[in-house]
Amino acid sequence: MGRQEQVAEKVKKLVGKPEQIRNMGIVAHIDHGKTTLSDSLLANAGLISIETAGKQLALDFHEDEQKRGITINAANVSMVHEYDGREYLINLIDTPGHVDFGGDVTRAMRAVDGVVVVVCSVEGVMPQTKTVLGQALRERVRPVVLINKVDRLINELKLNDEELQKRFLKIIAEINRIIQMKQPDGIDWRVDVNDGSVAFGSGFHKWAINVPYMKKTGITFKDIIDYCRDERQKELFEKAPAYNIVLDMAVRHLPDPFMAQKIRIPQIWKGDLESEIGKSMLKCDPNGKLAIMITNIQTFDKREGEVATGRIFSGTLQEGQEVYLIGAKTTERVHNIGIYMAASRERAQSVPAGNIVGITGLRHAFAGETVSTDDIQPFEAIKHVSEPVVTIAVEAKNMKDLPRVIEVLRQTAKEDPTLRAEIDEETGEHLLSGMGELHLEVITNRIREGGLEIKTSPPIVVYRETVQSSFGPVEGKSPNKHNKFQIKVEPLEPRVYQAIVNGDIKEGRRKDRSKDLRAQLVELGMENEEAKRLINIYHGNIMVDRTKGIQHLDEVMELLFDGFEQVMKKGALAAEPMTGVKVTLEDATLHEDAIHRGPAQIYPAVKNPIYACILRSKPVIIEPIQNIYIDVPQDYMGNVTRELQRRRGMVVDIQQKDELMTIEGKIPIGESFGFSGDIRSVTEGHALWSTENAGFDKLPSELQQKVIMQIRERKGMKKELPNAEEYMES
Ligand SMILES: Nc1nc2c(ncn2[C@@H]2O[C@H](COP(=O)(O)OP(=O)(O)OP(=O)(O)O)[C@@H](O)[C@H]2O)c(=O)[nH]1
Ligand SMILES: [Mg+2]
Repeated sequence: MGRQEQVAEKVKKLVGKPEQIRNMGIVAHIDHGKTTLSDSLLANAGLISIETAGKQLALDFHEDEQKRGITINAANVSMVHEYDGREYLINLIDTPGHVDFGGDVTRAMRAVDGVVVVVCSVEGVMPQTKTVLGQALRERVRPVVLINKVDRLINELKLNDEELQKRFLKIIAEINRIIQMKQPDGIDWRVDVNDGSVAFGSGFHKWAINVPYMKKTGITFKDIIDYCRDERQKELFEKAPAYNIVLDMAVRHLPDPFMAQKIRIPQIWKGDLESEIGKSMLKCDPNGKLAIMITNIQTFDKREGEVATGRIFSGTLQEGQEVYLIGAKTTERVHNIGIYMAASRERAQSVPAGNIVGITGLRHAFAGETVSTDDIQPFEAIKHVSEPVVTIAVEAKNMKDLPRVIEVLRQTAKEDPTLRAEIDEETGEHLLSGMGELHLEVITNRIREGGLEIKTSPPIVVYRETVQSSFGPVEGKSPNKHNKFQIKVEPLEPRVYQAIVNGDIKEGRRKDRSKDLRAQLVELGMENEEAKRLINIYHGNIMVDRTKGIQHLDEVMELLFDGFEQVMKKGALAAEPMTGVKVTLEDATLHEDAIHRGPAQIYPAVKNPIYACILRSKPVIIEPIQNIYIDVPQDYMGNVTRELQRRRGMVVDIQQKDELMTIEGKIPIGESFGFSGDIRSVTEGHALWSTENAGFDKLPSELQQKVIMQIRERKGMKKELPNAEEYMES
């Protein structure tokens, strides 16, 4: 029996014992050492050898991950760890740190119940640390902390024991501030050095330690410094191996699925908790009705097809079982159930609630799908933190490959929901939009490596349109003149907009007009009457219905929504998506006879006045912005700031951090293409940098016209901007 099979056999003995299971993710800012640390944990389970651990980066098993030295896809592995004489099943997910692949983190957080937040002690708490910790807490996933790369603090920065401790405390305080702000009500998940929910160590040198362990063994900070300085870290590893400290911490401080689901289910599933399925999920009941959430879709091997990662919240999944996919509304048969072993899986006949598994056979499954045996209430949608902001056109090199290109793009977007594949209706081009330049580069390279020859255009940024003032009401009439709408447009309150973007307020057409959302909107500063009448939230825009008692209005409501959404998808200036807009229906008159108020009548009567109002409300193009953080030796400072300025960037702050300068800046994403190569060359490879998407800013006035015209030309639109009157005449 191979190593993997042995581990899988042990795992299978534990899948039915929820109190001995920990579903955990490893999350961090880019490069803080997640995958390096994961190696140690794999070595502990016997999956790789301890000699190569730390350098092998076994969970970066894709060729491009090894080549680029970054994690691109979340990787799952199941293993067994012994703690206090008892065996525990650890279902682990190593996640990527680069923002372009942040979607993988978001989805992994639905599958796990706890996370180890890795923080590089040299860089400290970084923007992506805060983002991923916030995501975990939103899913009610409990954190513990590993302060990593401590060897560098000692050997490179030469800190003494007091300085070390000070640095640790600062990191812990910052983490606890975020936890306190975002943890579930009535629960205290702050970490504490004294109870061992914080550890410090070196993933690379494979040691780690925490305060209780120091007390038990008598190892002091001074000793740790000596071990590092004298290059005796191997001894330290033998005394305090990272795998033991980190996995013990997970077992002791992270909840088992039984405890976790009690807290998590009310957050991620909005059905009746008193119903049979509700109770069964709260209890993590293996004998209950099946409830699985699909959190990821990946293809490891073409012959095998897609593998869906699923978290089983209730019931027991059986090989060969017929299941119902709620979103896809179809019944499919589970082919294989696999215990994850990174790139491969070991087959299991059946796996009960509380586990994370790989499932084959579900061809219609997508990330976010709910799987059961009946039509149960689905899980809450997984809300990704950012929208795609960069687009490329993809073409087949050979015309005959066109159908394959379409198929590959469809499949890629299915596996990665942060990608969007579309056909431009005007030009017929195949467009692929993603989170950033790197994201699209990685995806298109993978398509090429799959043997398909494609041509791609340089990346272009996806702008948004918004309004800066209000206008209206303007009357819109249907072509038959029998239906009329009075519509007004204005900027959406920034706090409401932000809440939508953050996912605190859910998007969608609202039939129920629920009370809790109303209270939330009022708290954000919206007037009560308006909050009550909010009927649609779409891509950061809202629609409000202020009419009262209009006959037949309910019957055309869906058409009104369609019309509103169509305009929000294509703004008036350059047909880019609109955002931050409030559209209010003030009054309406409708024909009595349904035959005279079909889509052909209603759409223009809704869309024209919205367009007219937008054009009179100081419409502008806004562009996506990134925050950028660059660590660089002082000598290269000037080069870096010049590079930023050349790209319309801005320096926000400069700080000295140890021997490095940390530059914090802002840069429009449209100007960031090729930055990675240029910054490397102007600093001779000495810059460490990371970015964070930071919403949208107004494109400078002097560029508005130029950009609008460029986009219109690209999209084959006529050169002249429309004027409001064209939309007002009837
Ligand atoms: N000195 C030192 N270097 C480390 C340590 N842990 C990781 N590194 C190095 O840091 C770099 C990044 O390590 P990874 O494990 O790939 O980091 P990651 O967090 O998985 O990176 P992404 O997944 O791309 O976000 C590698 O060069 C590692 O060798 C450590 O404890 N000490
Ligand atoms: Mg990694």
